[in-house]
Amino acid sequence: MAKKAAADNPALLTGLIVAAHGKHFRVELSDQRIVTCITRGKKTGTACGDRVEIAMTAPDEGVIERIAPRTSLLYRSDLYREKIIAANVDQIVIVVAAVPSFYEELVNRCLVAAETAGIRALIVLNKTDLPQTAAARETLALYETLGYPLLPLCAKQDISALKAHLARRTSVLVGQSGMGKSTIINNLLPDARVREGDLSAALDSGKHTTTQATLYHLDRDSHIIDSPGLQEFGLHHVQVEDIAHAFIEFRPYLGQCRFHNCRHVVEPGCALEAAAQSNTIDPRRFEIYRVLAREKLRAPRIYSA
Ligand SMILES: Nc1nc2c(ncn2[C@@H]2O[C@H](COP(=O)(O)OP(=O)(O)OP(=O)(O)O)[C@@H](O)[C@H]2O)c(=O)[nH]1
Ligand SMILES: [Mg+2]
Ligand SMILES: [Zn+2]
Repeated sequence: MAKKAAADNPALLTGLIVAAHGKHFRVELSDQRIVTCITRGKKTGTACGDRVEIAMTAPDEGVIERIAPRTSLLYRSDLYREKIIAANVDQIVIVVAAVPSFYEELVNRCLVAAETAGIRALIVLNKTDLPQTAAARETLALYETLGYPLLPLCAKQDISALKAHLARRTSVLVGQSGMGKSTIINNLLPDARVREGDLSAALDSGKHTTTQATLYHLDRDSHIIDSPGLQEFGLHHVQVEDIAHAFIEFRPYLGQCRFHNCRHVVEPGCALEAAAQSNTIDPRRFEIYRVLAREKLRAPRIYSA
């Protein structure tokens, strides 16, 4: 009832969340006006990319009253909390680089999140100007053989190869700190640099690191969200069966194990283990699956969401 009344309330304005930092949001209205918003009470769970209805409380300020149904939701979680990365995106762009070195496990966690959210994943290997790139490329070849597109890029010099992948999509850039996500944004949108000034915090080192998710428009139909660097990507919200399913090359083997409820960790007669031993599935992926599954089995979800 209350929701219906809000939807019909002419005093409410519809908008798009273009920046999210904790409980503070920037909402872009249909006339391009930007309004600073908070959520009501302690309510969280609003993210960059969300379509919302807001009530104005001052000329440039408002309160978010309602979130429209989402087409997708990308999030991570630790034992206690879920952290939304972005809403309504249809592509996750996993940005890695040889320097600083990237964690292959984190790439896999991002892929699991993409698969479980039903979002396309693109892996960008940035900083191809660095000589260490060849080894990183070798590591990532595995993901290419699985069917994930891999785009080598030198964001500093030429961003054009990425543009085709971003057309008519809403993408979110994710990855560890220092991989070049914001550099990609700055070179896609030279004007964004101006906006970045007030969105990024200069650390003691003098480096700029992104502290909030921000959505930018590339054109009418293409949008991109920059997000803060990830140190970890918890998947506590994903059931262990769904983790196995998210490893796409495992799918033909699921249901083939001796035990119908096999978790593929310690059970005898595991079809996945046999496939990994014979290299039919890559043992590296199977090992990473086991890390994720063990973590999940050790620590069952203890929060309610
Ligand atoms: N050599 C080289 N350096 C690059 C390239 N792209 C980005 N960098 C550098 O990598 C560093 C980090 O870039 P950022 O764009 O701030 O990285 P980020 O992923 O946004 O980092 P966070 O905001 O902390 O998550 C900067 O010093 C960039 O100049 C590239 O193609 N080649
Ligand atoms: Mg950044
Ligand atoms: Zn099994």
